[in-house]
Amino acid sequence: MTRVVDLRSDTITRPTPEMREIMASAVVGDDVFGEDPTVNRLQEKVAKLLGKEKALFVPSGTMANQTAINAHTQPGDEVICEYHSHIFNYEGGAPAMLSGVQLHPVLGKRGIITVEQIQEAVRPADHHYPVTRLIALENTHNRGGGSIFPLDEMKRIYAFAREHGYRVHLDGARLWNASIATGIPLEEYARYADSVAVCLSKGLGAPVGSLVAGDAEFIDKVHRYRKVYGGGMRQAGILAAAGIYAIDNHFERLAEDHRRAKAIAEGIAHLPGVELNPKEVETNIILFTVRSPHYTADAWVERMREKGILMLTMGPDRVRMVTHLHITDEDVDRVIDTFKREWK
Ligand code: TLP
Repeated sequence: MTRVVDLRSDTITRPTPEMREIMASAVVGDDVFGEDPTVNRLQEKVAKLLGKEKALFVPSGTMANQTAINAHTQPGDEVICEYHSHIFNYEGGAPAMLSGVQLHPVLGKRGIITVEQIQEAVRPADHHYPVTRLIALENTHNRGGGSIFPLDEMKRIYAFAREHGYRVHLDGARLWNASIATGIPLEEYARYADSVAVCLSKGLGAPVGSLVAGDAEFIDKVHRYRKVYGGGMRQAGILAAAGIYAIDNHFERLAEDHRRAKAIAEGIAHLPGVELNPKEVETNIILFTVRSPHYTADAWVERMREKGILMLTMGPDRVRMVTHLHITDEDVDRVIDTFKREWK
């Protein structure tokens, strides 16, 4: 049987044999008592990488974002975010359900919003309005096609937020990719946000887990919400060990995923009806618009599935492919060849 090339997401990776070995021998304890040495080591490591006082291990990226939003806000507050952001589109309406806040989405270019747009969106101090409390950014931006949020814009937004007493949260599920692509250290990005969420189970290839980082007082609140949401885990060191291994062994190699994503983009962008600018493929996500008279996005994804290549639709005319740990150069060639053969 031919190998399936799974480009649906970088979340689909399975732990490598080396990672499984490390997991099996991890020293563990009860993390709800704060007694799992491997979880503690992971938290310290990530706090240090992000230049924050504390970090807390949580089960998912969604829980990382949602505990952070709750810790920053009061019911009735408003959170400014980007229109295509993960927190607005893919977290089940959690900010309204769990924190009682309202999201105020602003449409960016490939997920990037400017300080001027945020200045327009914040609310005047008047009882008619919700209270603007938090600005949430996403780097890299998933529906923006893995776009990198420019550090300079982050600086401007943070300066504005500081001046007016707003907080900034960074959904850095793929901040690792931004850092490798630009050479800008994680800590430098994190400097311009009060809280940062990072995921271990995307490009880094760990099976489970995310972290929220920030100052000690903030993380204390996040810790409470983690418990309230049912995310307090016991011998979680087995998972944390995979995370530590992933950071030590799979962080630098993200450059390979970026090179392969670029190669796929360059290999298919010239096909008539594939709307894609390979220059905009900055990290591991390829997002293109289907402008073919023969295919809808769904029909194309189905056609490729029949050929053993999996991708996802992101709207009626958008298709996403994501490179990751298990995608090889041969897979890249096969994807390009199949596009050339099947696309019309
Ligand atoms: N993204 C998933 C899907 O939910 C779309 C994917 O396949 O890309 N922030 C960002 C920017 C994300 O892309 C994701 C996951 C999350 C948060 C949530 O992480 P999990 O799935 O661990 O809750």
